Amino acid sequence: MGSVNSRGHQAKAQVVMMGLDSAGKTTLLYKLKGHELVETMPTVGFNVEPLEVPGRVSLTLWDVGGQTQLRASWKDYLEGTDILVYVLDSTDKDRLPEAVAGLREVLDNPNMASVPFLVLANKQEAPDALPLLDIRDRLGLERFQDHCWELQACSALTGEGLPEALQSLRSLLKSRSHLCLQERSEESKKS
Ligand SMILES: Nc1nc2c(ncn2[C@@H]2O[C@H](COP(=O)(O)OP(=O)(O)OP(=O)(O)O)[C@@H](O)[C@H]2O)c(=O)[nH]1
Ligand SMILES: [Mg+2]
Repeated sequence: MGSVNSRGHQAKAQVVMMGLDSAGKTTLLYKLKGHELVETMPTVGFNVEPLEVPGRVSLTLWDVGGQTQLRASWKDYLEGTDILVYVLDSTDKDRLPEAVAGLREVLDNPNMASVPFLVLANKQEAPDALPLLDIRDRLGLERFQDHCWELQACSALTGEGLPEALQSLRSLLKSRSHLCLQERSEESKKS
């Protein structure tokens, strides 16, 4: 995989989407591509799609299957990753700790040192979805000091939160420099 490349004013980035099975990764992938809602099957292996986003950013989006027996191969997708998108099912309270453990394991991989990540709290339109603030508390993302990160609520069904998710991706791409980590350490000094 390549790396952030802004030659000719066109930034290119490799984005890897991970998360537990049924979090909604494949649904998100095709919603972002503007496809009609498709009924998904659990992904065995991966899907990959190019995605142009406003602001001359061209993404390659990898959607990696999240079933338990597939997670051992997550590490094979990490080399050359510019941004990780980690998708959560906001209605699956019971497996939130398992999802956080999965995120931690991915971020512990040496290929992910200082790679920014975006957590998408998906399925927010569902009546039983955990509110974003609860998810934020349960994730304890402030423990991931070595990375720039953002958390965004969304629904792959309705499309709510997806423009904001793309905006977060763009700003995280910019943060591939050390800037945002500096800002974060200033913040933690203040608090
Ligand atoms: N209510 C609701 N359901 C969703 C949403 N996104 C996905 N789903 C449903 O969740 C189920 C799983 O979606 P997938 O996109 O296949 O999940 P996945 O993360 O790709 O799962 P794996 O491929 O097994 O890793 C499907 O029934 C989707 O219709 C959402 O935003 N809201
Ligand atoms: Mg899938």
